[in-house]
Amino acid sequence: MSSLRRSIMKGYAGKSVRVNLSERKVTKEEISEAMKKDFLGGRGFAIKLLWDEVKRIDPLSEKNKIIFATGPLSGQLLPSAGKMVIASKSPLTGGYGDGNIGTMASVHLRKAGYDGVVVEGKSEKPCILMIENERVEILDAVELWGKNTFEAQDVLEKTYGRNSGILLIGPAGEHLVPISTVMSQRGRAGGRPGMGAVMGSKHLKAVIIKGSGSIPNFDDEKLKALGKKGYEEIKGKESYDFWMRQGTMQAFDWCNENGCLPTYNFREGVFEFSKEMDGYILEKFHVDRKGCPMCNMQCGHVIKDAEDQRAELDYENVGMLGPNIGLKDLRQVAMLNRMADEWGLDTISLGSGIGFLMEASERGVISEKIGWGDFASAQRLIREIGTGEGVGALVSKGVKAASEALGKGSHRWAMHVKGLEISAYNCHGCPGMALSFGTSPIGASHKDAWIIAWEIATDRFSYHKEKVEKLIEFQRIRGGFFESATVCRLPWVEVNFGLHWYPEYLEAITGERKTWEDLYQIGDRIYTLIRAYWKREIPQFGRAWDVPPDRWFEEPHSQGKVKGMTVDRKRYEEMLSYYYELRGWDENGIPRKETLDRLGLSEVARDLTI
Ligand code: PTT
Ligand code: SF4
Repeated sequence: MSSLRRSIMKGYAGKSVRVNLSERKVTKEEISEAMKKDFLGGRGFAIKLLWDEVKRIDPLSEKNKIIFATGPLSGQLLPSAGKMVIASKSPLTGGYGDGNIGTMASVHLRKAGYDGVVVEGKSEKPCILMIENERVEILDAVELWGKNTFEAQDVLEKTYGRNSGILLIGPAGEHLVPISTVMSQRGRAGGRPGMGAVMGSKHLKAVIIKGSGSIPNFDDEKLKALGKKGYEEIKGKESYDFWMRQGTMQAFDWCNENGCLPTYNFREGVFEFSKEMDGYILEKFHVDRKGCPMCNMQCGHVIKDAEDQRAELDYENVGMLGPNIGLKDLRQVAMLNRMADEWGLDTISLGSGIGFLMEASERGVISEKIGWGDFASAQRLIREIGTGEGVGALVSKGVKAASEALGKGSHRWAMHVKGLEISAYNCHGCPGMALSFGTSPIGASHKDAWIIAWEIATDRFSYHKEKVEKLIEFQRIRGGFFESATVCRLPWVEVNFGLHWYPEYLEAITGERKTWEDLYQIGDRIYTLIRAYWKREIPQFGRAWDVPPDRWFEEPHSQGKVKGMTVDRKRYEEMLSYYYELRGWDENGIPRKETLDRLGLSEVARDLTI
């Protein structure tokens, strides 16, 4: 009898909630064993669902769906495991979009008995989705519409309790601004490629989650012991103390020294005022430290901004809203950061958009006068971008759309790949990192392969095959495993926490042993399906979409370590071809039929007609 019984993988709630806001209908659905085995969770669940259900639609129409997905590690008492993926068809890029957010909503969702939430349709009026264990309700939120994320968070905490899991959007998402993001806990942001606008298009102001159950793990005692050892190992690491002092801001000086700091819209790689705003200055102004649940590496450094309000700073935010727009006062940068968080705007795309406008002004391509480092104009632009009005409207749809609207050669310095703005690493002298941005599955994000540190420490200026192989290894670990498990990668990246722990965690959670080779295979399946998704949604999609802007190939820096250098276009293309070969994609970057068959994705070939 027992051999006939279906084997159910532990560690998952095994169900998701589906909410149709048009029909005000809630259903609970089983997550199949095949889904868990083949896609693990998080990003894996999200792309499978989008592939199956979200086909060739307008991302801001009610036909789009937004997915909040956890993985087997999410919400567990394990290092930095309070993460969740938010995914959708992106209104910014038109392809697959996601982000990874640290939030109590991840912990509560798992405790409420779900691995994911799918929201579809559109509510007639502004609403919030309330999930409390078995109870799932769509509630009116008219009075919250228009409030910024701090104000709305205050109201929601008062109503539902400080410890609730709250995911919400600001006015930018309400105005369907494609560079808007989802916020949580006054400073966590997730979903760079316009996930905020997708929520806004559904009139969904917030998702509140409260769970009081437990996750059905295979061996709780073992997991607890492993978690304890993990936390201890992290605390004992040599780099732990410095990390706790500066967090991601420790990258600021390093980038400047190596000529990678995005400066004046990625024109330069060093900023003459860098010492006035680096990690040591952050330490001076530091008033608090925040972070995600389950984490003993809390990296949200709070300082008081230029108006004495609290603002949480990360390297990307400072790089893009500081040097990239020529602003040198850290407390003013913090103020722009705080505004971005209130409006629910992605700081990376925002800094890129403002830098683009400043350069357009300098070149006389637009008539408005917006000087580098002009703080007052930057503040005004944020308000305009957040509402899609004035000159800010030009970049509220991203710099790709702005350059298409402006013309006059502005595409050469519109700093994006696939329509997503480049995060804060200037790659004139880093061909491997340029390829990483080129091939990232959501557009130019560093999340999938931050190869730059390895590249600079090894053979920085080379274009050899080993670099491409390393890039794929990073993508498998970061974009494949960490995004689907779903857990923060920073313990591994920043304090060298052992990767060997993760298969052990998975075994204690699910009862099944997986090797890193098995996990790589899952990652490859996810990457190839995302690739197929881009192709299906954008028929003209192909190789040209994997190439960074001309600026990196043609306009060398005038100073710093990589003065005079650019990326060699021919050798970049050779690396890209080798990348496709390793991935089993053709010369145009489209998955080959035999690759789809090998990864168990044979049915995908039919939709791609290959
Ligand atoms: C991430 C991107 C980043 S990456 C930063 S700073 W970074 C920016 N932060 C923003 C912010 O703040 N406010 C705002 N309005 N917009 C912002 N946009 C930018 O968003 C984040 C951390 C960080 S801080 C990083 S590197 C790591 N990213 C992880 C990842 O992607 N996956 C993973 N498994 N673990 C990660 N750990 C780290 O998480 P997106 P968070 Mg983020 C104020 O969401 O869309 O992926 O974009 O989630 O909870 O804020 O943690 O120097
Ligand atoms: Fe969150 Fe930072 Fe901890 Fe990662 S290291 S879980 S981003 S607080």
